Amino acid sequence: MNGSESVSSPASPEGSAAPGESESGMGGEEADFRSGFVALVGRPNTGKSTLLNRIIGTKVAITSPVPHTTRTRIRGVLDRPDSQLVFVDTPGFHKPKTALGERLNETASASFDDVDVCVLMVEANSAIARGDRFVADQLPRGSVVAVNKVDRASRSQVLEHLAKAQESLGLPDAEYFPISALSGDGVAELVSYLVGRMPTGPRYFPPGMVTDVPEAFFVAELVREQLIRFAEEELPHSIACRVTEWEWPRIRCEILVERDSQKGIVIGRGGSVLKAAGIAVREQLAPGAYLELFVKVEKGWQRHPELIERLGY
Ligand SMILES: Nc1nc2c(ncn2[C@@H]2O[C@H](COP(=O)(O)OP(=O)(O)OP(=O)(O)O)[C@@H](O)[C@H]2O)c(=O)[nH]1
Ligand SMILES: [Mg+2]
Repeated sequence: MNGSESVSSPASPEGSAAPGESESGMGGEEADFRSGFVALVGRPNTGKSTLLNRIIGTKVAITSPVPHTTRTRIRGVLDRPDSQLVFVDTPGFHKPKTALGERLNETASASFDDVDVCVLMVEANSAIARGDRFVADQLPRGSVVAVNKVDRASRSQVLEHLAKAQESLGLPDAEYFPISALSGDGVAELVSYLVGRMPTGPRYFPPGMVTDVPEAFFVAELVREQLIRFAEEELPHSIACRVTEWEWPRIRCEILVERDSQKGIVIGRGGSVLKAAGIAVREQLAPGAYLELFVKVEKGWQRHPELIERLGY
């Protein structure tokens, strides 16, 4: 396993094992304790974040029907008595048109080498596309294919799709798993297989820690998730959110858009969109949270690498 870059930060606050220092880690693991890192990769919208949330059993990543929802690497920890798997959700691979798009692809490809296994996600309800093959071509040997959204296809369509995927993805040694991240069908089988693929090793994260995403960043993501639901066409890509103040229970979140004309859409008539988004986010926060939302125009932020960096993408 070579996820060393990523392991030291979550482990160190607990004062425990440095990367590679097994056994001494969090809670005296057995000699046959298995652990490792699994990247979820694929085209946008294939269901990577939905699968991450399903496996972890709680929401750690936002999801939406709009492509390019995930902008950062998001890790979710599955901790079990005999194993600990760290799942790494990544932005969907695509042909980039902006600095943000390039950044998303870089984040996704950086995950490939840093994990024990890559899971390529494709959709059962749409034909294998050039974008799927593009990702498949870059994957290390031993990658696995999850054919997601089987709830959207009949059994015979799924079988046909599996055969076609095997033929056209160019991953001759890969194992294939038909799954539904939405309903959970087939997910346990995939996870058991992945546990078997992990080497013996320590717990990288303390038990009970489900993600390394900072809480303020997650709240900003929840706001963005709600706004994506209201926004149409290009607008979802133009929205960025960041929490600028956190004095519990008061949380101030800024919403950036790229053009003046987008500001009104995000605010909504009489503030209706912001209000609805605020209510939906608060329902997901601890009781008592007081969320203040502000909309700002940051012209063309998607095209400025330094702004993208400052937003944490
Ligand atoms: N029917 C069905 N829909 C699914 C399934 N998995 C995901 N979806 C839907 O597919 C859409 C995209 O899901 P996401 O999890 O956001 O996809 P993603 O791959 O993370 O997308 P990006 O972050 O943009 O790369 C959402 O509307 C999900 O509800 C599934 O198993 N079945
Ligand atoms: Mg995603």
